[in-house]
Amino acid sequence: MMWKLVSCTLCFFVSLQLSLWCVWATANELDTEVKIEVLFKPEECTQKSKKGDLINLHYDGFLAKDGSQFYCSRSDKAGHPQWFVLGVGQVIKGLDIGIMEMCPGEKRKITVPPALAFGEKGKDPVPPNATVVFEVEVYSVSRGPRSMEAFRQMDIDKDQSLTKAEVKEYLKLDYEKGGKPRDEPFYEKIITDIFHKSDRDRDGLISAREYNIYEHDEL
Ligand SMILES: [Ca+2]
Ligand SMILES: [Ca+2]
Repeated sequence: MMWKLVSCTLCFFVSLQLSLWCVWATANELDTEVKIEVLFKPEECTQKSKKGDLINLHYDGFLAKDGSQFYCSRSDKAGHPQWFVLGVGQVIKGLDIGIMEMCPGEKRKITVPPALAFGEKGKDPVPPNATVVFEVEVYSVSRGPRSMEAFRQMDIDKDQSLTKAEVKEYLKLDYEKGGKPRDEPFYEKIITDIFHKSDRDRDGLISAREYNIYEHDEL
């Protein structure tokens, strides 16, 4: 716990410099809406985030009542930015809502009421019925490996399942197309995350059924 506090303090000061929001919003605990404040918006926006996109971001979480920090992605997991698919329940509901329509480079402060965060029970170290505030910085927005069209493109040997190599090939092409080729560890990290979240039966392959799980909560 202690190391986390120390590293998060560093992160906290970085956040302070980036955006002067040391004065905490006193959020209405009964509010059921996600409050979004745009702290920084790049002039050029290549792609706005939407449901199903693969998002790469840093986010820090604070308790609204006293501003104490409970999560810091800059220090957790060796400081790697986090990856997740937007809008499909991989993060708390309030973040799925609050991160919609963000541009790469954009920063937001997102205030989430307990009902859309950790609820009546809370989740250690977040106490019960807590309104939480996230400071989010999005690094990249890419089309998630989500549509069945993308699945067919990725499934090079057409055996209705995806190997790590197949997913990697697809991501590589996608990044190269965007003029931003990355190094091997970068792809390894994303692939690990994707398989961790999608390969439910842990056989090292993403079947069409496992992949299509994203479609289930489509409105
Ligand atoms: Ca395949
Ligand atoms: Ca599988």
